[in-house]
Amino acid sequence: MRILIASLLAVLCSFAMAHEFTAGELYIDHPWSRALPPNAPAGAAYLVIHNKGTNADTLLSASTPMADKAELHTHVMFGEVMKMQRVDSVGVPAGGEARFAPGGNHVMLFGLKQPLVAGEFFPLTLVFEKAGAVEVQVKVEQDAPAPAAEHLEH
Ligand SMILES: [Cu+2]
Repeated sequence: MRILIASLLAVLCSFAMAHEFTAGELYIDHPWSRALPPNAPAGAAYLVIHNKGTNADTLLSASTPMADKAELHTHVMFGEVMKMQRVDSVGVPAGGEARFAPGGNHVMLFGLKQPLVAGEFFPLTLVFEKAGAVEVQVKVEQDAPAPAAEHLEH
């Protein structure tokens, strides 16, 4: 039932200005992805998860019909080189936030099934340990920084 309600909210919100989604005490702000050339093999989604509750939650996984596979990634330093690394989960502290942004955490999308075209939306389901599953709509944006080179090398 929780999944159904979250999905309905997502549909309603995708037509609203705010572009924010809720799952219990979690508020998911402005999910977005960069527009990419049609042959790009992989992309990434970014968003900010605010936790307005008094209990920490954890993002466990993500999935989307837009890609063969979605993984939670972060960037870490290997010596002097910044590299992406898969993580099993991302914590969302009570009263805090988990930020997914270029150069840091991101939801990696492998095997894109459709081009990421600016102005379009695609669904992304986030699964939290406590809040359960919530589907958000990711907005594809053109006016973002150029894609990081490492994203094109997958
Ligand atoms: Cu990545």
